Amino acid sequence: MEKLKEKFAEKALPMTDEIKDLLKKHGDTVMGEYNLSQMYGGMKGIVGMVTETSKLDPDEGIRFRGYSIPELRKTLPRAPGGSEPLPEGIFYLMLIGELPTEEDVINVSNNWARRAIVPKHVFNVLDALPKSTHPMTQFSAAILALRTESEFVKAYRAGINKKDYWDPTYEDAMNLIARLPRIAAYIYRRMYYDDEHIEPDPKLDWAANLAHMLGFDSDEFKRLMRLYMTIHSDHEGGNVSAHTTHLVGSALSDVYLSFSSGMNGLAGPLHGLANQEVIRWILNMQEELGGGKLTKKQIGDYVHKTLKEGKVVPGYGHAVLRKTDPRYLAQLDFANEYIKNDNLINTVHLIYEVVPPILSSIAKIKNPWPNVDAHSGALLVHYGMTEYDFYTVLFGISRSLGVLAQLTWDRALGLPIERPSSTTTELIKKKLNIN
Ligand code: HAX
Repeated sequence: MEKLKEKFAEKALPMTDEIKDLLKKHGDTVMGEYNLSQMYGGMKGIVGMVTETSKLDPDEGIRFRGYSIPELRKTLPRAPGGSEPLPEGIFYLMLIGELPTEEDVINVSNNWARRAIVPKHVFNVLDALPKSTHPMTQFSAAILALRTESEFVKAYRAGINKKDYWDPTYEDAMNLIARLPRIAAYIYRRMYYDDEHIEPDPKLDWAANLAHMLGFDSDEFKRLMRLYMTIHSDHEGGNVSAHTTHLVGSALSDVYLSFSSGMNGLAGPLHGLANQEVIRWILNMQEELGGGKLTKKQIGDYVHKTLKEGKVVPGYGHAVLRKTDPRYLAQLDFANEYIKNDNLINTVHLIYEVVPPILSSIAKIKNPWPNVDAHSGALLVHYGMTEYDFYTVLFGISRSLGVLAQLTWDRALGLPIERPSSTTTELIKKKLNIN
């Protein structure tokens, strides 16, 4: 058995007994309450499941196995001469629950490189779609097409014992993560570079190889991809992409079915698609205002116009966070450190000064601060990736690290099918004695 898998088994399998014991002793403990507003309001604030990989605090932001983004930017291993963490490291941390050594990270990198070959029929499926098909539709379809390779499906057919489900799930998760960069790059080069594809370079780390296959070979873009892939990887269990992956997986649907479903959720404009919507919104604003450098007054007027038209300001607000997203701040920091005098990035920073006071003045908006998507597109445009329809695919590749580490945990812990109950407005009215 490979080292990482062995280590995972050592960590995860004893926890099933620990949890059994916990439930035996404390299973009846009341953990929280919820009210009617939460039932109609997207179940926000109801802690209804367990996710091991990360935890989101409304004021502090995300912590991966207890570590914040600034801490991880300092402590996770980097590529030789690199200045940002390798995403292989955050995956190791989420899967195993311990900070990796440099050797651990190199092993994950090599492991994925060995697994990275995408079968031809996946490219054929992509080629059958019109080139104008949205990249997220192509991404999701390609993941489903890869399902032919599922080790879990084979093992289930062969009658695997439920105690061992985690093993082929681990294999599927590792294989899929390894193959996503090639799939994404194929979609990108097919759509925007007339099908001029670039072969992978197995000597590169996962994020650098993605940059290479996309056609961006500069050290700076590789550095950005390492940061990007690290900070988008997980946001605890309740967000749409993570929860969907977990929910679909709870029916024993394999990694490919589950993750593709998660990606369909990420493709919604209130979730991951917001990263393309931010750039589209800024470009529309610039065009409407005749181009040139925007002033705070112009941005403010455009925000009011957006709100008056009954639209959201993309990149702002969050269902859980109540402060500026540390993922936004990590990108702000990156921009300040490496990029000088970029008009779009300066505009993004100006928007940060203008939008929160306006949204704060609207009582119903709970969080006026920027989220991760408010910044990411401008960095990509800076390095020459201007095709904003593609941005959510990059988010999706990164998200695989968290949700598939968690799906492997779901299987190791033997978590059951998810099946909360629902009710009707009629029954609620009856309970409240309202006619
Ligand atoms: N612009 C305008 N209105 C906003 C808003 C924004 N940025 N953020 C919230 N609101 C509105 C909501 O639409 C809602 O209005 P209605 O009651 O009329 O429906 C009201 O304020 C209350 O919303 P909330 O409780 O503060 O926020 P929600 O938990 O309902 O929604 C969202 C959270 C992130 C979906 C929301 O803030 C939003 O639509 N933001 C813009 C889209 C965006 O950036 N999404 C990415 C979020 C991060 C993420 O998942 N990245 O992948």
